[in-house]
Amino acid sequence: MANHHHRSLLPHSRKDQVEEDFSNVSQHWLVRKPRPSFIRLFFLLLLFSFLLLFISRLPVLLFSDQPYGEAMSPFPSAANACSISSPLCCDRSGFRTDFCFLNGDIRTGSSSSSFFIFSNYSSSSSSEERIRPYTRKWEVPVMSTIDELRLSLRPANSSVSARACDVRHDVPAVVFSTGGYTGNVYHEFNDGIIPLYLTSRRFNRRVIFVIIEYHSWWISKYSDVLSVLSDYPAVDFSADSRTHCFSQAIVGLQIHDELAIDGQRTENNESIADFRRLLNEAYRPRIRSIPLREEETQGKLESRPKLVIVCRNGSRAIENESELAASAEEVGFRVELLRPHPTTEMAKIYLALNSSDAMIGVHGAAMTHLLFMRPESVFIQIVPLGLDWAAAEYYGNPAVKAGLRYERYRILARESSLAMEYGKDDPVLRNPESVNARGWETTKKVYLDGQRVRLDLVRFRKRLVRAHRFLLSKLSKKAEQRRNPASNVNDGGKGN
Ligand SMILES: *[C@@H]1O[C@H](CO)[C@@H](O)[C@H](O)[C@H]1NC(C)=O
Ligand SMILES: *[C@@H]1O[C@H](CO)[C@@H](O)[C@H](O)[C@H]1NC(C)=O
Ligand SMILES: *[C@@H]1O[C@H](CO)[C@@H](O)[C@H](O)[C@H]1NC(C)=O
Ligand SMILES: *[C@@H]1O[C@H](CO)[C@@H](O)[C@H](O)[C@H]1NC(C)=O
Ligand SMILES: *[C@@H]1O[C@H](CO)[C@@H](O)[C@H](O)[C@H]1NC(C)=O
Ligand SMILES: CC(=O)N[C@H]1CO[C@H](CO)[C@@H](O)[C@@H]1O
Repeated sequence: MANHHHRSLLPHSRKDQVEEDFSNVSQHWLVRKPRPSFIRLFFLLLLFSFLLLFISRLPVLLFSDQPYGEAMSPFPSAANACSISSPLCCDRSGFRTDFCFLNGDIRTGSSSSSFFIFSNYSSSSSSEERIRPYTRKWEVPVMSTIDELRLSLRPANSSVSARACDVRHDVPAVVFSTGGYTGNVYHEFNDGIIPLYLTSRRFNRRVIFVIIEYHSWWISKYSDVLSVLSDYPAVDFSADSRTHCFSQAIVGLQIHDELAIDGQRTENNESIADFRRLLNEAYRPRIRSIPLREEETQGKLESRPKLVIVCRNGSRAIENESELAASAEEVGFRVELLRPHPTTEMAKIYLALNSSDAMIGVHGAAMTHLLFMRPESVFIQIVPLGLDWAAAEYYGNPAVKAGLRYERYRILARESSLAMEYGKDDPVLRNPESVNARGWETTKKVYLDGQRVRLDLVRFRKRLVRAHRFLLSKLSKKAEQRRNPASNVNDGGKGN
């Protein structure tokens, strides 16, 4: 979301959007300077390629806490012209992603970043396609860090002279990248895990993931989820020089919207709730093996609703989080502080949130864990100054789609650490929109990286009380239903 201030100018035509996207953080000075001299251009390119190298190599992003990419509204994908059985066919109609179907005698050639398809094809088929299998097609700079794959269609009779298969698979391949913004949990779910689910669940685990920009830490971080999507070990495409042979492959992933699934674009009208069921299945075995701490065992027996406060250090931390926790206890919550590290095991975060009734946190990538909350739970996102748009786009709207009771808490200027740094009439406090209009770098520096929150607990407490009341009435309705299943006509089939 490198350019999220642009969104306040929406709606844009698609062309405008693409042009704006070129003027992205790392590139805007490249594009806007009119005709730089050759030497300057050379230096800029050198710097730029260095930057790309840097981005593609480093797990720096691992420690980031904010979506990096730009967002955009989903453009409805044109009717898919590819037949699932065509030897090589790419759907490039989507704004967020391209993907290709391969059928026939498929062989990998990792040294040339190739997939060869030997097939009796009609001359109308294109004989070579190129694709970067990553779901941020509209963001040129990040896409250029993704390896480009060549998909070459060859006549079937030429396969005799091709490299023989070293490994023959009788299940299809799904090919994608774990590069780009992988390392930021928002992007890991939005650009990776949800699209992987959308693309591969149809194979019912009988599928092999072939990965470019492969990271073994990613494989271990998501091993629980991967194990319910595929029964086979993943292939590290670039490091594996063997010729793998398949009879079917999909290169690239499908994607719908920010942290969301659009039922109309799935075969069975699926929703994010189905994805959540998959997470539940994925984490159950691991969670069963985690010994419950004493307070958690007690928690199961108690009637107070559980609140998880997702904490941050540094920028966007809640300075008085211990007072917040005390206030929430007083209102009647059982409070757990969750401070996710990049290395915190996902199953433990799932355990904490799946067993909670409410979550509070300041806008940031950790809010992605709203996906772990049970439907009808409460999610209060604390929105620091200047971040209204990002908060709604990345987490507010997805939370509503996930069936959570979402509330945003926009802090007042006096609840921001910026109030101590700027005069009370400064535009930074009075008019964040005008500051955001200066560009993403400014937004990032001032509002994302330079701001902490000190909640006015008199003001915030009202939200806590309201959430608590809502949850109690929900819990008592549930208890009532359990006592007297007949009282709810809609629940007839499930009562037991
Ligand atoms: C291509 O066609 C020939 C002759 O019709 C057939 O023998 C061969 O199996 C076909 N190959 C493939 C890969 O379909
Ligand atoms: C393969 O078949 C095509 C036509 O179908 C023919 O032009 C070509 O010579 C054949 N190549 C070989 C190696 O047999
Ligand atoms: C699809 O599912 C949604 C709820 O997830 C429901 O409201 C809608 O009616 C369903 N549509 C169809 C065509 O089944
Ligand atoms: C998540 O919570 C639900 C409802 O309390 C429970 O049935 C389910 O087993 C939990 N999932 C895991 C993985 O523990
Ligand atoms: C945050 O700060 C606490 C206390 O200063 C420290 O123990 C913890 O390791 C820090 N966590 C992160 C993620 O930096
Ligand atoms: C207004 C308020 O409650 N401020 C407190 C927030 O938390 C910090 C540290 O936890 C305290 O020092 C403040 O007094």
